[in-house]
Amino acid sequence: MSSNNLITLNRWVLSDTHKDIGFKLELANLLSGIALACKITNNGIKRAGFEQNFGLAGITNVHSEDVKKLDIVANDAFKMALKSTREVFCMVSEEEDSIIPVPESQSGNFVVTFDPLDGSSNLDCNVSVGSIFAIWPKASTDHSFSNADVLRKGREMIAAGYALYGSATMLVLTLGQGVYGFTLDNSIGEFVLTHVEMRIKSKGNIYSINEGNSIYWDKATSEYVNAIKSGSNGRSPYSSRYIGSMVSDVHRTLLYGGIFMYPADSKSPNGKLRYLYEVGPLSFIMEQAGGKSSNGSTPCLDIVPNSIHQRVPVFMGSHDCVTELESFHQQHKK
Ligand code: P6P
Repeated sequence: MSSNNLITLNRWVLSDTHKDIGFKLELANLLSGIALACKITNNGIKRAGFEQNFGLAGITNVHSEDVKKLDIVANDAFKMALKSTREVFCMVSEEEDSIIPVPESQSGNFVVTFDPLDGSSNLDCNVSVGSIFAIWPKASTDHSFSNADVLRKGREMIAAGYALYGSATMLVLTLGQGVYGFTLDNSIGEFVLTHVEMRIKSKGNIYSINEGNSIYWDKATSEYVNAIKSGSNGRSPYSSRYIGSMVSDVHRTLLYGGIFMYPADSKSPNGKLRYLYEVGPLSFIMEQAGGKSSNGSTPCLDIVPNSIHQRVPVFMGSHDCVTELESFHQQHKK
């Protein structure tokens, strides 16, 4: 990309790409905070080997998962960067038990839910990981936040995105008018526009699911996976790709097509992935790119979570693939 049309994240948000988006300045400021948190996280990952920052921090989180040292680096970076924008009313982090308040002197008009470092169990073996975020308008009319500010239907999101710390570091996001990708140019320290109006193919032949859980799957999931593996659904057998890092698996699905699945099963009755800062934001991205995201019967964006760490089943990707999956679930409902 020649320097004469180098479009940075900030310029893109403030440009006339987006029609009738209110609070553009505030959103640009908020997204610059998120971009800063992603740059700090990216730097922490790239330097972990030099700074002995791989491995465990010696504590467990609200999900009883071992916390990695870099989980703390990323979580602290997001909280600091978001508070300093003075645009945030309250936050929800995958790493924190409860809603994170912002001092009234720094309070703003947005709620941000985020997974600061998703897939961190893959860090020590240098597999790509990511950060995920969603931006919502605050609901409260005064400074006292409540669950009503955070337990929101996904369709109330005004923006969502993810950072992928991979062979290149990317920021992929939507403001509700299409999906755009930015690549970190380390020589200038900026996320630069490289992917305009990202769209997912309506069909794909890659399926992504942890087959180690197949003995726990319900009949609908089992029959669907068997159909796409055997070609009995009238199409060529699909290829299997599973990284075990949601941002990586979803990003590949977005670019190449196919379906990513984390179903409910007898071991995880609501699936594993959390709504507010994993399934919700990535569903918004997928729908904005022309894809589909469902819990097997209902669009994920129509779900209202009943707790800040609620887990939901998710099937997302190419529209026709998810529709076919839903037909298997429908057959088993009868
Ligand atoms: P499993 C990572 O821990 C994560 O939350 C997601 O990034 C990923 O999609 C999923 O869990 C992998 O879970 O059970 O297949 O190891």
